[in-house]
Amino acid sequence: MKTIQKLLLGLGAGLLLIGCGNNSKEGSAGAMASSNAEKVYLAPGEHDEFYAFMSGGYSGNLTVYGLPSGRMLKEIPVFSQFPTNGYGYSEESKAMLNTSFGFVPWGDSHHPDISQTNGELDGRWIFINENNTPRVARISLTTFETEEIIELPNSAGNHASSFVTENTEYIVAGTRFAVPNPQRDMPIDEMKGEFKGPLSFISIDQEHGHMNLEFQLNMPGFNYDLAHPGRDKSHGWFFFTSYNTEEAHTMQEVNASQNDKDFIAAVNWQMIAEYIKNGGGTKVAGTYAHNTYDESTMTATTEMKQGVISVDPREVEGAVYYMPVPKSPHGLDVDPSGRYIIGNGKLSTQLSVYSFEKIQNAIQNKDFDGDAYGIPILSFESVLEGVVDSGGLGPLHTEFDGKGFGYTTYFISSEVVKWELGTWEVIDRQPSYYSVGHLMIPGGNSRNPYGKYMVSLNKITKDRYLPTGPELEHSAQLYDITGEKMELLLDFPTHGEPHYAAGIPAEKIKAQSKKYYELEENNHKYAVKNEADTRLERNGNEVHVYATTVRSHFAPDNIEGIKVGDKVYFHITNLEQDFDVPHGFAMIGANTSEILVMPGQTKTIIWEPKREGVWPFYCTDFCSALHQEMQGYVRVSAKNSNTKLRWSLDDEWKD
Ligand code: RUQ
Ligand code: CUA
Repeated sequence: MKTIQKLLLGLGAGLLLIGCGNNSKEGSAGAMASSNAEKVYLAPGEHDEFYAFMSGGYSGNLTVYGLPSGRMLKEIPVFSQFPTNGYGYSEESKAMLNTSFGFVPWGDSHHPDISQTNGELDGRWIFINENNTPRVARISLTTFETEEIIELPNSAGNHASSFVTENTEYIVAGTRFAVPNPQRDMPIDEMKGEFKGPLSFISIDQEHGHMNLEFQLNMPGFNYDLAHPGRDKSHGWFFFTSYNTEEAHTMQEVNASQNDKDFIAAVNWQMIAEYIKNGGGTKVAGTYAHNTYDESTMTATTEMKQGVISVDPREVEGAVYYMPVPKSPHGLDVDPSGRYIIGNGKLSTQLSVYSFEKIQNAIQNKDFDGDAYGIPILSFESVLEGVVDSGGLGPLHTEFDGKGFGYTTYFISSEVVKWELGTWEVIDRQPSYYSVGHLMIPGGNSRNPYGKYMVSLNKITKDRYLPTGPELEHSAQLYDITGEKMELLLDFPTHGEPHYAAGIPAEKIKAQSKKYYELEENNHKYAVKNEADTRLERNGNEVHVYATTVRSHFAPDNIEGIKVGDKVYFHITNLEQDFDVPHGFAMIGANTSEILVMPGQTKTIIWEPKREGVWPFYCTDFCSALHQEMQGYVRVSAKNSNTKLRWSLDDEWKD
């Protein structure tokens, strides 16, 4: 093909993609660019103003960035094995990935949400949901480690999750794919009326954050997509979008778009919680794993639980309603005052704004438009407060700046639109590169947003960075939103597919961030707290190595008497008591990852030697000038040999 033809084709594709036709180079030159550069520039050694926790999507993890710099600070393993530190590989952490389907080493994480007190971010924990094998995780914002994962039985595709109520009383989970409940073998084309859409309510213990699956609301079999809690005046309610109210089971791209309107479910969870407290609901079958990591023993355990309280929404009169929403809604957001609920129809150009007050009046006046499976449908006209008509295409998600404005992403026209609460007037629109999904303003879904920056989380990257073959990281963009117009400041790549993010002022968690684990508080079963206690114990073909690390050696560093066919457990305790001095441990031929052991911590990996010989192990983290010397040997003898089990450090052999 002639070069000119190629060029034209490329240009055409580019314009199509950008939609609103803006040139991606605009704003990258001249005086404006240099003042923008100042706004994101952090001198070496300076800290960012905000933490941003970006969902890792199909990486299964959660990644921590700094704003405004876009510096990547950490990847926190949640639903996926992570060889970087041994999460999901070490003996202690494997249980975190147990489910009722067995060990699942991967997840699809979606929506992180930070715990709140009185509707404000409190920096205690961050929660995130897993879509594929429905689960919700809680991560400590002191250690930045995953502490708990709870599975959701009777669900499939947990998407409307993990949003927290304003005092972190509950987080919710929903089923994106309607399924038989209880699961059973039945013809797919008989789904209509037979499949269900259970919504899960997980209560949170305020002291430790422990999650408890309190009840499931057994809703009709629509696809529940996203959710947000009411706040302030609407506290006590939860709102969920649903699509495929057609209950189509095939070619959903066509068949699930037949109805002009789908539904938002409005759920008075306080009423249902009260009902449960008084003995309401029915215990139904449901097996689910509840995994907890104990910081003191540094070990995760799985409790396989049976049965869950199920509530038929028709049983609790006045607790559950549907509100019609045009054109296959996706995102659903509640403004900081709790007065307005915004529903975004993916196939619409308009946003539907509902008033909480009008919802209450409609309920009072029984302003219903029939019902769906016995759930009253509030009449659209009676609950609609206004419409945001920006002309943008494919609205997905809205966040708020706390100054009276909403910001909505439009996937198809690839832009973010700023509009005013109350007048519903469009104030500004800026292109995103390209095809923005979610967006995030720190605290943007709380009573108190920090409306300085907005991050758009874009689905398509294309030409924004140096090409890296067919697979590219996703692309985030940072905007200054302090003025009337949004100003694009920075592009930075993000790992996996960040479906959502949660931002918080650094001041709220920086000081509490743990520096190391106290050796004294280490209650790990195989911990050794000084070199004198390091040892080996043989129990049949299992050998336990109680080892320590300190700059720059292992104790013991020579081991003999291991035999082919043994199962060797290396329990490594890092004796350091200082910030940022991990030691790693890797053993040749181990069928697992390394482990990275933080100061004061103990971790275990298994090695099953396959061949006779003298085999090295070493520290994987460059911990000191003599890091390369931080190594040891294991002598492996034949299965039937009588080589004595002994170990040494500095040639002092013990047995
Ligand atoms: S949500 S954009 Cu809209 Cu899970 Cu991904
Ligand atoms: Cu310890 Cu390198």
